[in-house]
Amino acid sequence: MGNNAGGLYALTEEHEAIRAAVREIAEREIAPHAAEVDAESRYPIEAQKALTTAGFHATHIPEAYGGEGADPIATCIVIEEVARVDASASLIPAVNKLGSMPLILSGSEELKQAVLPSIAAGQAMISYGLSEREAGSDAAAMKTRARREGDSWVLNGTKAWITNSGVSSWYTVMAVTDPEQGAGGISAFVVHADDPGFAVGPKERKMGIKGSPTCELYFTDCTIPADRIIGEPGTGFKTALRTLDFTRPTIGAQAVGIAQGALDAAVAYVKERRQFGKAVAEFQGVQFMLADMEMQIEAARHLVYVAAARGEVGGPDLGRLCASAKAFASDVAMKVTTDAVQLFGGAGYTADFPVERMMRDAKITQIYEGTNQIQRMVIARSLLK
Ligand code: COS
Repeated sequence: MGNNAGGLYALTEEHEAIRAAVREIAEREIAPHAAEVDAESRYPIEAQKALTTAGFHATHIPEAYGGEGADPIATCIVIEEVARVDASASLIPAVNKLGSMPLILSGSEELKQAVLPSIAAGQAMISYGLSEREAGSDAAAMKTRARREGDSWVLNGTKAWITNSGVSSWYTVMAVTDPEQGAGGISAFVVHADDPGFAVGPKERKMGIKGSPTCELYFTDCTIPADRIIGEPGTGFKTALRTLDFTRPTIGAQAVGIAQGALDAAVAYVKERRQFGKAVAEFQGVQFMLADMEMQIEAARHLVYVAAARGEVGGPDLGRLCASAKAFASDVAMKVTTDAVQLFGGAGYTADFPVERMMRDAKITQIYEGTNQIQRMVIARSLLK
C-alpha cells in the first residue's frame, strides 16, 4: 500500500526519478521513430527494446513473479511519459498491464508462475481479448465458446480489435462456458500464440495508434490445458470488469501523456512562429488557449493518479473513480490535441509536425477500454444505486 494509504496519493521522489528516467529514454530512443512508425504503420520495435532494457515494459508485475512490483502511480507515469512522445509505444506497458491483470487478480498461483515471469523478463507480452464484433459495449453478449473436454478447454469463436495482437505471445480470453447463465456463464482463460487452433487475423487499418497492431483472434477448436482457466468457471466476466477498474486509469495516463506532448509542442511553436510582426505567443487569445490546455491536463493528471492509487485500497467508488479518470482525461486529450493543431495553423494540419498524429491518437482514448458513454453509464449507475 506504501504511500497510498486510504487511497490518497502523494508523488514521491521515486516517482519523479521514474518520470525523469522514462522521459530521457522516450526522448532519446522512442521519439525519433514516432513519425515513421505512424507513417508506415509499423510496430515500434525500438521502443520495445528500449523499454525492456530499462525495465519499463511491465513495471506493475509483482516481485514474486520477477517484476518490479511498481505501485500503480509509477506505472501510470511510465505510460504517460512514453505516450507524450508516441502513443503507440505506450501501449506496450499499458497492454501488458491490461492483459495480465485478470491473472494477477484471479489466477491460480501455478498459472501466475507459468505466465507472469516471461512478461516481467520481457520475453513475452500479453494482450486482452474481451470484445467481439457484435459484443463491444455489451461485452456480456459475446459468442466465443469454451467447452471442457477431458484435461482440456476447447475454444471456438472470434475476438475483435485486440491491441498488440500478433506481437503478444499470451492472450487473456473471455469465453462463454455456460450459455444459460448470461454474464455469470463467462469464464476467462490464458491462451498462448502457439496453442493449436489459435490464429491472428490481418491488421486493421486505423486512424491512429498505427504502430500498435490491432487484429482479430480466431479460435478453431483451440485446445488449451484445463489449468489455463483464470479462477472458477463463470467468474470471467467479473474478472474482466474488475480488470478495467485497474486499467482505465492507465488509459487516462496515456491520454494525459498525449495531451502533454501536444501542449509542449504548441508552446515551443507559438514562441517561434511570427505573424503581424511578433511571436504568436504574444497574443492574449493564444495565451488563454495555452492556459486552458495546461489547466485541463493538470486536472486530468491528478484525477488519474487518485484513481490509480485507489485501486490499491479498493472501495465502493473505485469503478466510478476509474471511469471518471478515463473519460475525463481522454476528453481532455481530444480537446487539447485539437487546440494544439489549431495553434500550429496550416502547419499543424500537415505531417511535418507531430500534433496531427497526436490528435488522431487521442481519439482512440475516448473509445477503447469502454467508450466514454459507457464510462458515464458506470458513473451514473454508481451515483444512482
Ligand atoms: N468489478 C467486478 N464485478 C463487476 C463490475 C466490476 N467493476 N462491474 C460489474 N460487475 C459484475 C456485476 O456485479 C454483475 O454481477 P452480479 O450479477 O453477480 O451482480 C456482473 O458483473 C454483470 O454486471 P452488469 O449486470 O452491470 O453487466 P452489464 O451487461 O450491464 O454490463 C457494462 C456492464 C456495460 C458496464 C460493461 O459491459 C462494460 O464495462 N462494457 C464496456 C466493455 C469495455 O470496456 N470494453 C472494452 C474492452 S477493453 S479494449
